[in-house]
Amino acid sequence: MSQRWKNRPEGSNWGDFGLDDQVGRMNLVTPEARLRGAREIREGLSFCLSLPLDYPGGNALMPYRREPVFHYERRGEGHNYNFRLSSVSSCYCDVVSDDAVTLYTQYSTQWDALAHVGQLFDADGDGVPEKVYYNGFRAGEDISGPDETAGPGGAQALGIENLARTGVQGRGVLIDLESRYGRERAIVGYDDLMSAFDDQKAEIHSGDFLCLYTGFADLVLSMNKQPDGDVLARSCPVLDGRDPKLLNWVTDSGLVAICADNFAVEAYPARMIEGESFPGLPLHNHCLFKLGIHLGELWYFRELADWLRRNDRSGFFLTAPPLRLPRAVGSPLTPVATV
Ligand code: UVW
Repeated sequence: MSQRWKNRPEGSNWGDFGLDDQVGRMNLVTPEARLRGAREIREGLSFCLSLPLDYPGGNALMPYRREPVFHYERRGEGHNYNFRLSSVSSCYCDVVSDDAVTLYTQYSTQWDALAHVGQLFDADGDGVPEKVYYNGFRAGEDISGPDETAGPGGAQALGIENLARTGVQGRGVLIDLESRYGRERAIVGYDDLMSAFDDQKAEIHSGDFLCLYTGFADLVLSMNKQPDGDVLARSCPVLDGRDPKLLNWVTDSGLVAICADNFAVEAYPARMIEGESFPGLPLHNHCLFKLGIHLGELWYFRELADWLRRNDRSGFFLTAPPLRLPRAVGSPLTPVATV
């Protein structure tokens, strides 16, 4: 164990869960927190919280992320697909298929790993800012891209496999912003979010997962894999990452993750402010970089939200492990809600 920093960012919790901690606020998912989540299971119904992973379609939402591409290995004269095992032994009557896929880890329903967003920050106190991530893990050493190392690279620290190892189960709380704002673009700050909590009589406890239903994924689905980037950019609510009251509440609430059905949870780009240097993704900065709070994006909540609304509930049991894929900065997933 070694301290990687002399200065920690203001308002951060670096070191509080241990100098080598790589899961941040997931440390607050205690056995009690999971049991509180499990007590939300009263009907035995479950809901899939993922888009089909080939949505949104195309790359209008983010030019650097592309839809899945399948590959098939060759086997014998053809491919290893509808392959007759009789060519192995003439008595075999089996037919088998295998496939492979190139999957961008953040194309569709996803988790952001803590290695996804860092900041230029003077962590070593030499007066010169360097690229660092949660808990002081360093770009170019702990998290290295192909331009920085000839080795295996990727997120040697803070990769998504750390989140996978925690199991990712607990109490989810769904806040229904869609019923308040419809398809209107709304920048939701602390006061708006608290008013949504009050209307729903919803409560969040330390160790809970905050989920935000905005209707964005429903709109994506309705576009049938031909997403209109301009329409999406001006539709549905997003959090106001520039609202200090909202950021303070995220710190104080004890929530362990924020999972939304929209593109980036927060307004992206966030509105400009005065200053020489500041985060363009302030909620990502506050959550991933300062506090070790994972963000989930492009989740799908429609049926769960309808059911919870009809039953006057907000809480549910959430099961949401990412792929245990070493060194990845994000992961597709298929979360499940049980009520
Ligand atoms: C961005 O880069 C905007 O990231 P995310 O997928 O976390 O929204």
